[in-house]
Amino acid sequence: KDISVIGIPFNGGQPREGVQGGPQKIIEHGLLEQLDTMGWKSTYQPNDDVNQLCPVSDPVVMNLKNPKYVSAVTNKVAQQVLESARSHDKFVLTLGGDHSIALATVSGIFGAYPDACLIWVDAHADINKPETTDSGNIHGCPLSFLTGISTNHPDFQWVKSVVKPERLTYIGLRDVDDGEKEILKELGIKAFSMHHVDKYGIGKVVEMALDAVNPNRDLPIHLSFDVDALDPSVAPSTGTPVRGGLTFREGHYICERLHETGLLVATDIVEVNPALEDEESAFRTVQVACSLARSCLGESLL
Ligand code: DIR
Ligand code: MN
Ligand code: MN
Ligand code: MN
Repeated sequence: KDISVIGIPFNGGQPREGVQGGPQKIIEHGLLEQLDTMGWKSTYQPNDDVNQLCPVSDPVVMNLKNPKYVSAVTNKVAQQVLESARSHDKFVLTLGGDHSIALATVSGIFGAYPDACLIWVDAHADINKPETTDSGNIHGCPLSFLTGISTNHPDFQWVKSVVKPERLTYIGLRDVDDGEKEILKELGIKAFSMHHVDKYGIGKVVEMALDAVNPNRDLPIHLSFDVDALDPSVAPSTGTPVRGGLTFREGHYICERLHETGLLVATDIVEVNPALEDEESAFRTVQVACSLARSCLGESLL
């Protein structure tokens, strides 16, 4: 059991400082030792130098903020993720950083596993196009590039449309922009909001999500887990909290069930911002990031 853990201490996809400190806090909390105890042999790539790619001047282009910085970092890390995933003999765990880093993780993982499916656990849909984003924050846009519905931004020409709409599903949505709702409808993406979690329960929702993107349970799975999918009482230290989220157990159940399929090859844990809220909140958020990761890697309750 080998695992490549990749830190991506990056905050250029959104305006709040501190999310770049997520990976270090998660590692200091003892994640690698915890994985070691579970029998995982890990290598850790901290990428502490990504801020050096910050250009002197990075004006807004087609509504997007910091396009050159986001592009440079995610392009570089995409190669690294691809390298780690290429041989199919290692699990890849990436620690954010804001969710713009999915440009790197999904590009790398789908480069190595072209037939993979993507399960996006988030309060937000992160599929704005440069034309639809209100905020200009690229962490709200990665899926529009990765699904190929936005192809004309000069800084993101390197991003290939690797994710077919029928291979993408969501769990936990509750703050989706109007433009994004139209995109989801147009592309026919099967999305499970908190309404569905309430209606069917998390067990049924995860099976419905798998039925949507992995009907024969034979495709590799990439899980991208934004901790703001969790209720703010569970993960308070994150940049865009939205009330009414997943409980502690619902979040962990998703990870446990995906591990149980035997098909999970990569997980991102993103948007942990230890600089937000008080120290206890930051601790709780880092702690839950670690336990979600362990659930993905087979920690069992019995
Ligand atoms: C909003 C918020 N849809 C945007 N997105 C967030 O800025 O595009 N994503 N917070 O995580
Ligand atoms: Mn997100
Ligand atoms: Mn989010
Ligand atoms: Mn929002």
